[in-house]
Amino acid sequence: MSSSPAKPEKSTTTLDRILSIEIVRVTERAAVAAARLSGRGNEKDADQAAVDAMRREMNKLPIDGTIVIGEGERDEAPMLFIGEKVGKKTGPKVDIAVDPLEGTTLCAKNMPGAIATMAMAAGGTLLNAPDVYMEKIAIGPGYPRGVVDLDAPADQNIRALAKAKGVRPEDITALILDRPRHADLIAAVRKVGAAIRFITDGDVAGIIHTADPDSTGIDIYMGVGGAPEGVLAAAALACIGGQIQGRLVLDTEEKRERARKMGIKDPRKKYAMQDMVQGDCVFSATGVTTGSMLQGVRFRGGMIETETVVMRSATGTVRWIRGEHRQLDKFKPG
Ligand code: VTB
Repeated sequence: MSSSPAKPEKSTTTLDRILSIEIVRVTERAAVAAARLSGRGNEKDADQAAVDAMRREMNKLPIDGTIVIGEGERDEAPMLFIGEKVGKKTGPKVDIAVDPLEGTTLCAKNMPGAIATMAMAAGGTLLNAPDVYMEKIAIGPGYPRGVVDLDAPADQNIRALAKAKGVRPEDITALILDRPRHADLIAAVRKVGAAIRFITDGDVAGIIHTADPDSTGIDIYMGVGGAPEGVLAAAALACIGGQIQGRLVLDTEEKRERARKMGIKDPRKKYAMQDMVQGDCVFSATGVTTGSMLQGVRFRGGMIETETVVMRSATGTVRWIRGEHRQLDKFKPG
């Protein structure tokens, strides 16, 4: 039998395979830095520690990276601001979305579910969004496209989802951020008979929960959260399947202007997943405090333990990586 020579892999594929391991280090470092300050009641310091660690580690990567979702806009966020260039600048152009500490309050209060997270994709393919609110709706894989819609009333979405799942609306559970702004949404979901699980923070993980309703018990995410978290969640769903739609809440001229500066022409645009993540991406999240998705950082004697989930949209591979770190000096702050 003659065997033809193996086709060389496209360099972008090879690269994102390598980067999908490299970014694990980045979220690990950020998670450990934040975890050292968990339970101290100081959100700012924990966030800053995560930002510093993430930036330091990211600058070791062989990429020519641009932060497109970051800690804020240039003037108010000195590090990992939107537009900041990161990496060794030797490799390919990539867009990067970061939330070095998603759930700063959860971390400060040592409550479940704080994570360090980021996503990476080819340059020019991730939505460049200001740090404003986003209306979002998300469901997991296996449903016909468009079964739920951001512009449909909540009860209609729940009914449509129940029908597609082959269950009653009463069997659907929605995940919603516990905020006064959601009073009407909550009333509508309750009226149709569906259950609600509330979260106080952390809707990136919340949205990822919709991808596996059998184990998480969550069928749908609804409501208004942060736009950065929306893009990060879209990157995760691009890897594992599902649907998400989002619309920026640009309710003042000042916000519309900020968005315009980032190239957003239509302030009312409804973004589908493919608009937020326009090509292949990699996504990584490391637990800071133990939550329903990830184990938090554990400091023990001579070791630091981490748990990370890393995903690649090109293949849909999801890896759960337990890290045991013994070179503790590498994790020292500063
Ligand atoms: C959500 C949540 C985040 O912000 O996006 C939320 O996922 C939205 O903002 O963890 P409000 O807190 O103002 O409602 C967080 O809670 C914090 O970034």
